[in-house]
Amino acid sequence: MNPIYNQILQAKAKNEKLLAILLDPDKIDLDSIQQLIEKIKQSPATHIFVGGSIVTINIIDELILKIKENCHLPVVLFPGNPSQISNKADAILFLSLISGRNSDYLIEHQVNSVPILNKTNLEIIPTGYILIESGTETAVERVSKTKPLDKNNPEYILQTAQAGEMLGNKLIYLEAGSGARFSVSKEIITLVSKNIKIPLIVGGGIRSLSEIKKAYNSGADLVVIGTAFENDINFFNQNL
Ligand code: 1GP
Repeated sequence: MNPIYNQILQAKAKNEKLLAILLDPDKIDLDSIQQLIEKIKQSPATHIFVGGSIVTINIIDELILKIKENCHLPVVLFPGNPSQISNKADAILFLSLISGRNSDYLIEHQVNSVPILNKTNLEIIPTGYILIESGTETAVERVSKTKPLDKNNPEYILQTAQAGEMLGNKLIYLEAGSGARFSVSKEIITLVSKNIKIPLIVGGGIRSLSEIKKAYNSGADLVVIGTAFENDINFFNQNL
C-alpha cells in the first residue's frame, strides 16, 4: 500500500535524495515528447510531476500515457485545481495551500475533487503546500489570490510547516513559485527540515546543479525542477 509515499520515506531514512522533474502540460509540445522523455531518462530524476497553476489545454491524460509508454519513473500529479486530475498517473500530491487564507485552496477544491478521486486508483499523498516570498509575484500567488509567507520570518514558516504536520499531512512542500527570482533559502530549508519528521519537498526558482545540492545539504528530501529543464533539456548533462 502507498508504494510511492513509502519509497519517499525509505529514501529519507537512507538519506538518499530524490529529484522530480515538473512537466507543465501547457508548455509541452506532444510532437517532441519522445526527445524530452529520453532526456528525463538520462537525468538523475526519480519522479515526474505533472501539473501547473494554470493548465488551459487538457492534454494531461495523453501526456501521461506517452510518458508511461516510454519511461518507468513514477508519475505524480501536482494539480493546480481538480480539472488536472488524471487516473493515468500513479499518485497525486493532495495539496492544501496552508500558507494562504483562501478557503478554496485550503479545502474547497479538495472537497470538489473527491468524486473524481473516488473513481481513480491514485495514491493520495496529503501535502502541506507553503508558498514563500521570492522576489516577484508568482503564478501560484496570482491564481490562488494568497500572499506568500515572509521569507524574513522563518519562525512563522516553521510554525506553518509544523501545523501542516500536526494536521496529518504526509509531506511538506516549500515553494518559492515557478520561475521564482529567489529560491527558498538554505536557512529556511534547514530550520524546517530539522523540526519536522515528514519528508520535505523544495521547489521554485532552482536553476543550477549547485542550487540543487545546496537544497539537499540543507535538508530537502526531494527537489523539484521545472523551468530550468523546460528552458534547457540538457540541464542535467553535468553530473549532480
Ligand atoms: C513550481 O516548484 C516548482 O511549482 C518548480 O519551480 O519552475 O522554478 O523550477 P521552477
